[in-house]
Amino acid sequence: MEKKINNAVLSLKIGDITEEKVDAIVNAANPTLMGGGGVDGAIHSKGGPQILEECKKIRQTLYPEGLPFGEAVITTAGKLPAKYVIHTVGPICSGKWDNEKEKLLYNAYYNSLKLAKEKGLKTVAFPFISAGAYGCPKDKASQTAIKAVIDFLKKENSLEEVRFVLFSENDYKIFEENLKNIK
Ligand code: AR6
Repeated sequence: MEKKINNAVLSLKIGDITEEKVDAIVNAANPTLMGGGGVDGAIHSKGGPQILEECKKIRQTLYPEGLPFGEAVITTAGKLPAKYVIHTVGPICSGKWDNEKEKLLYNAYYNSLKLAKEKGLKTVAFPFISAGAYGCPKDKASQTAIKAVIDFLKKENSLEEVRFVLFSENDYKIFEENLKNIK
């Protein structure tokens, strides 16, 4: 499914984000930037050690105490078909949801897109941030993801495509339903 927002396309697909040939894929990382499970684990294992090396440099320079929730940084993508990996950290929900978690998740998407724009990138693919190990309620997390991306695309004209790459048919359906309800 896709929707035109300004000059850009917002699209949904089911797939493995490590296989996307876009300018940047976004990683649902944790504040250490040292890798982990889920999509983070897949990106580091398929992308190779280059990505971790660059993350270590970011920790030594920009963020010695770790990447704050809702912020984003960028590295190259090692052996992956994408050109860059944008690392962001969504909130830890553990099944709960409130305004603070919503704001942090919104920021994770929005700041990732801001960084893509600063780098002159045109195509960005997102996973379903905070919907796995971090346990955010999927319906709320999907609505927030869509809102952040649409707000960005309405305001900025730099991107050509933002793609949500969902890892299951169920997650795809959640996004499809929420996107349909947007005028
Ligand atoms: N492609 C696309 N989506 C994927 C892939 C993939 N290859 N693998 C998993 N997903 P999670 P979080 C989906 O847990 O909730 C890590 O340990 C998955 O089905 O990866 O933000 C980090 O280091 C789910 O829908 O990220 C952090 O510690 C979504 O990606 C923590 O997990 C996000 O699940 C972050 O937790």
